Formats: sequence, structure tokens, C-alpha cells
Amino acid sequence: MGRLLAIGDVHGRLSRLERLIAQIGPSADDTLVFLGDYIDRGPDSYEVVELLIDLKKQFPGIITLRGNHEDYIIAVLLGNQNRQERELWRTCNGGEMTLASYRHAGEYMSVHKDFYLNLPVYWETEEYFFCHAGVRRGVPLHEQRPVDLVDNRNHYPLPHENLGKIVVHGHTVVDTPLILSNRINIDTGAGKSGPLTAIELHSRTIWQS
Ligand SMILES: [Mn+2]
Repeated sequence: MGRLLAIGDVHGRLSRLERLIAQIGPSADDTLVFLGDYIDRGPDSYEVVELLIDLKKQFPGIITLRGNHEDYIIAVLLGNQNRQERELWRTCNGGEMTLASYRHAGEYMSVHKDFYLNLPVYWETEEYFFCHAGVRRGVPLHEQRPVDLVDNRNHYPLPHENLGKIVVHGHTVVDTPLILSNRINIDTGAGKSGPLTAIELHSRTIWQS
């Protein structure tokens, strides 16, 4: 049986992602679930998405979920973002860095339209439920709304709440990976000054770069 890995919010940090992938050394038997937020804040959004697309071509077990930052770019690509939302994305949510990254690459964001529009909001195994932002307290896993799976904050299940599976997510920055009995959060703030984190779930091995 291959390994089962989750990788936290990358936020345009290509070198950290490259180092992490080199440490992990993925093989065709492994499943790697990327938890979303590939873009914004860091300098290399275009290159990060290129690398993810390349990994998906190389390995059969690469899953890329949708984060709230991909929601911003999807809104741009679909023309659903009004002026105020665009300003908020650019100035407060790191979108300026994404625009610059595509500009430097000489590409339009639409070059990755298929990638962005085909990101699922969750993925699961018998034991684990993967999504970007975690699940909303009190709602069964399969009744969760996409908006909560992608952008939930402050409504996490209580530590003793039995969810049926262990939820693995990112989105809310923690200093060190948070490993509870019902959920695991591995967003260690690569978008700011923190490391990028991966966890192998059978062995609970952690890698950081
Ligand atoms: Mn994030």
C-alpha cells in the first residue's frame, strides 16, 4: 500500500514546494492530497500551478483541492468579481502577487482555467476527509456546504465531536501542525513566514520546508 499524504497551503512559494516534494520523493503508489491555496501572497503562483499540473501528469495519485484563494481567481476567470471584491483580493488577500507572477511569466491567468475550474472541494478515504478549510461544527460530513469546506473559520468541531472520519485541512494558520483525534490542520503559514508542511497519515510522519 502506498503512502497517503496531505500538503498544506502553498501560497505561491515555489522553492518550498520543490524542496518538500524532493523530501517526500513521491512514487506512483502514493496519494498526495494538496489542500488548496496554491496562489496569492508568495511570489510564484504561476510556477506553483505549473508544477502541480506537471505532478498530476507524472503521478496518478495527485489530488488538488480548491481553497478560498482559488475561489478568488475563479471569480476573476468567470467575470464574477466586482470592483470592490477585486480590490480586496489584490490588496488584502495577496492577489497582487498572483497578477505579477502571471505578468512576469508572460501568461494570462486563463492559461490555467481548466485547472482552477476542476478543483474538487473535498476528497476522502475510509478514514480521512480532506478539504481546504475544515468542516462546520454540528453538520454531518456529507451535508457540509462547499462554502464551508472552502472558507470555514471559527466554526470547527469540538475536540470530542465524533465526525466518523478524521478531517484533514489547512486554511487557518497554526504555529505547528495541529493533530487532534477528529481533525488535523497543517497550514503552518507558508504564505507568510512559516514553513510548508506535509503529513503522511498512516505513519503520521511530518515534513517541512
Ligand atoms: Mn491559505
